[in-house]
Amino acid sequence: MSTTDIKPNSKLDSKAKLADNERLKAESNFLRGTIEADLHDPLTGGFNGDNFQLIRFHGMYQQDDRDIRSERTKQKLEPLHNVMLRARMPGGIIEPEQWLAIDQFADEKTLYGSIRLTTRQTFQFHGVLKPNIKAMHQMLDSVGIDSIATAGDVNRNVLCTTNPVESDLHQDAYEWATKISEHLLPHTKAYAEIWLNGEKSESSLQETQEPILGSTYLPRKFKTTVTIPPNNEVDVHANDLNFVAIAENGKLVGFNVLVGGGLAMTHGDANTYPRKADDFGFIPLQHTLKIAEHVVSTQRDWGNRVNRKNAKTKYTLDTFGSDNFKAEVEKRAGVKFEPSRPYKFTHRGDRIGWVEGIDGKHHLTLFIQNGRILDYPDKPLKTGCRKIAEIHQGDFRMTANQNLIVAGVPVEQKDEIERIAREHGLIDDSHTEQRKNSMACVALPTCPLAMAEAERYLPTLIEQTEALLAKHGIANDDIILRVVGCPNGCGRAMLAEIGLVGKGPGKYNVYLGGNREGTRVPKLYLENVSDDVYLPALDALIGQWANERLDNECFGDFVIRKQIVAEVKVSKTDFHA
Ligand code: SRM
Ligand code: SF4
Repeated sequence: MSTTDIKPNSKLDSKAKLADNERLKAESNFLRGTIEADLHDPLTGGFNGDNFQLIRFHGMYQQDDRDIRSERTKQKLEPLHNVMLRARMPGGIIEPEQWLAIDQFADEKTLYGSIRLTTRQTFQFHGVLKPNIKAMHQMLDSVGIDSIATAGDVNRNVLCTTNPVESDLHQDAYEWATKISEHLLPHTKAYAEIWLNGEKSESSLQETQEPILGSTYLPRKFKTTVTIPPNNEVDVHANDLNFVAIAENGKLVGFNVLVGGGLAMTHGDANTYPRKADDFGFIPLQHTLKIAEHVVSTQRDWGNRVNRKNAKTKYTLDTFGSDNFKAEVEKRAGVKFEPSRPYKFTHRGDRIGWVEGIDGKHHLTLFIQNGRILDYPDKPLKTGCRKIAEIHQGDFRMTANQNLIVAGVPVEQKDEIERIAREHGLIDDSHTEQRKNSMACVALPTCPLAMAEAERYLPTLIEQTEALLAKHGIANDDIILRVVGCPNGCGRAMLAEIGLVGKGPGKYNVYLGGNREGTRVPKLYLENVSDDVYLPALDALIGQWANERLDNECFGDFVIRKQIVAEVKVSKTDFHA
């Protein structure tokens, strides 16, 4: 099949009904809907009809606290509707003044009082009630932050390796992440009009065009990264589009482009699967925005707008063929991909503690369990971060592992920052490598899709895993362990050496066989089991690994070599086999 034979959605049944989200985007007047009217509706704390979905394009999700939902139902009250906000923060860089503003808002105007660092290098507020929503956007705008396109069928927050050591390269990569983010943003003025009291006029409505995203935006969410090997902290294989930095003599010369990664699946639906991204080849720097634009435009036109479960780029590649998709991108962009340049990923973890950059500045990576910054009784993490922000002269960098880097500290200020961090529990020397390499998604009580606990369960699971490692005499070793509350996979369990995926309260599917570098999808080992089944199973496997592993063989490679699980090479055929 040549690319000219392919018509948009030609592989789909032409009579099939488009997903309802297509109707609501088309009728939304470029994402305006009736959101503004809803803000003044006193009858509900939530958003009505299509607005429930449309607010996502403005970076918000309607939620309620699931811990108190049934109690409120008994009292004949509607759920305590509120919104979660996710900021747009390409590369995860935030200035101290911005930090102080979000810290104050979290304290004064959110139900939970926390700042939640996410797996995509930004922060979320949980529990913002309707009367505070507009004020929240205006506060963010006053410090130069917005939440445009951090959710919905658009290109989301663009990730970038937080590499404070090789500062020059990082600066270039970060600038590209920002340029890509800006280039792919929606053009509609809806955000400014609704939240920032921007000017509204008939002509501004008529002038609205979405040259890249199109008037009905993308078929599904779209995720992009810029990464600097050998660090794969951003987990390229979770993303639709990746720019892997290629440097010569320390200078960025271009990118290898990887397309079509994604991790979500649906329990019991073999047409859904986590999938690695395909390598399209190398492009010199000057073609970066064109290629980004036309990977997006091809996905916009070829992606499945009938079945949202098969709408992401990963399925478009498998439906049309990766080579055809690539040829179409080349045709649209007028650029030929060159053969990929060599690079290697070696790790994904953050280097917790101090490192010195080539610019002589110092950088302190703080391990934040689950990314949840809150004042805990024994660890006032939030106060500690605020105190650091009050004196810090550099910036903060949020990592894709939910941690926080205090970056650019002059040597004279190192001791003071370390003292504050230690006093507030932000540095804890007792954390094991296992703890630092474990991650969970939010799940209960705020996530409406959670089937099982994740964030609240992770500390216990880490202790249990630490005990197993100690029992087998390898307490200083670690396994990349990730837990998610449902198969959407927000904590990227589908790139872990051990991934637990929520199936029901206390029940998980256990997947094994990802690797340290994040270049292999794991495979189902145990289905729908609780800890009385999976802990003894992990005990046996960790014991076997301790005794029979090769030099430096990680747990994920070991379970594949021993054929405890089969290797997933091609997700479409192997993942469910
Ligand atoms: Fe996610 C939906 C939280 C990263 C795949 N994700 C959700 C929602 C908004 C639930 C909802 O739709 O109502 C969760 C809100 C929970 C809460 O209370 O905060 C949620 N996702 C998160 C975060 C906060 C998890 C975390 O612990 O950090 C991450 C926010 C990232 C950000 O800042 O943008 C987050 N989500 C991810 C990732 C990991 C990544 O991108 O690196 C994935 C898997 C990668 C991928 O996209 O394939 C991911 N989230 C999903 C999906 C499944 C998408 C799909 O392809 O089907 C959903 C559900 C959906 O979109 O229908 C989802
Ligand atoms: Fe919610 Fe599922 Fe994502 Fe966890 S993986 S945050 S439970 S949608």
